[in-house]
Amino acid sequence: MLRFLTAGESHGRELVVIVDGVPSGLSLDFGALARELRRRQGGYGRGRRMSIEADVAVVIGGIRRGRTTGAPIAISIANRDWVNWEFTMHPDEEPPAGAGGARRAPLTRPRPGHADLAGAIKYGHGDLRDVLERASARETAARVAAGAVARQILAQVSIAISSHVVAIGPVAAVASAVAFDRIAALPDDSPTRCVDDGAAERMIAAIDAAREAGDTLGGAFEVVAQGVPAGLGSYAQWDRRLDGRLAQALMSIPAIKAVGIGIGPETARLPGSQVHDEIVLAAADAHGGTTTFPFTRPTNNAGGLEGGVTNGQDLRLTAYMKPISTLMSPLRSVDLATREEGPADIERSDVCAVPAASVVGEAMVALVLADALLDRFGGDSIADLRQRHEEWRRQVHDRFSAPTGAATS
Ligand code: EPS
Repeated sequence: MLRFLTAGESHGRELVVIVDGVPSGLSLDFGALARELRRRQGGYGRGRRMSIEADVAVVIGGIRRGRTTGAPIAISIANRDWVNWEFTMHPDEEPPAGAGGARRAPLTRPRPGHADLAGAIKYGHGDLRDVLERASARETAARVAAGAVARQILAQVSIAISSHVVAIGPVAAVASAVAFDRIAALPDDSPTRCVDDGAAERMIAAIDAAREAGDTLGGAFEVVAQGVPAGLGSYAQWDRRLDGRLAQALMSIPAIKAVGIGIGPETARLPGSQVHDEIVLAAADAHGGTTTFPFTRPTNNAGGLEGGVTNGQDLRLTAYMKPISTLMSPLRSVDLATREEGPADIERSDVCAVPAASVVGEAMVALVLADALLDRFGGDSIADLRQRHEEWRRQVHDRFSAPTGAATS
């Protein structure tokens, strides 16, 4: 079982993540881990915080001389901004003399859309900072570090994950069913992570207009995984359905309000004949000795999942993000201390974080898929995993590439 937990506050000393269940013998590519953290920091519409931070992962357990040992992997990511928040955020009741940063007054006017009010009621906080510091999307840096480890497990069996932004506010990309290679070719510093240049330009203009108006924008991104073996997840029990698990993982990213699989909500308005992906034989030379199946699907409306089980097609999941809830022209709120109506608090924030969220989406999909992969193939070491996966590929190939009529059992 692959699982992870994070800790840490947005302006605390550091973020921490523990990833448990990583098989031994994985040569961890630290450069790839750093690259994922950098990708998450990008995107047009981020706030000033991203020019302060340069997220660096420090491994503090579970890896020795470049290889995983099978022990839990612990990673920390320092908040460089901590020096400016030490007084406000210090764990000690009395911060040490010389603790840095402004003497900040308690926050008492919850931002509509943020966890502020619900969190203050739930945990009994008077200063909303006790809520927002942990509810902050800054925590997703730790998830991306964990996801980078998961991606490297997946890469051992040739599973790759990428993502692209399909909408920002009212601007939608025209292209649909974009091929994996086109998505994966997006440069890491793409400002919008949109493959459609015309739409990308309009997205940037929309973000500029929102910033100008003191407003914010949401949008949607699609995560695509290639090389996923058929048979991950199960229809046999509700909590083993992989579609549900992936949707939960994406929903857990701050500000995500909906998740679609394949063509998602479109399936509700189309007849079955236009939704379901026909099953046809693949061209003989397309499966040779390497491709698992002799059959394929001309369309992938199901997004690679049928019955909560992967079907061998690319996994395609779209997540829909609401606009960031900190508005520079704030909405109405109520002061929890005085009960006076007035504008919500303002915190430094982003205007739009959809491109960054799409990188977080990749990490969450990687973590769930790596867990499902280990559940299916098991193995305490990467060598075990690879061997079992290879054996399975051979079995499936032998079974389905038999002459007509033989594939009956
Ligand atoms: C951040 C995400 C956003 C940023 C945050 C860094 O978090 P939130 O959900 O709290 O708006 O605003 O930066 C700050 C809190 C700040 O001080 O600017 C991230 O993804 O790293």
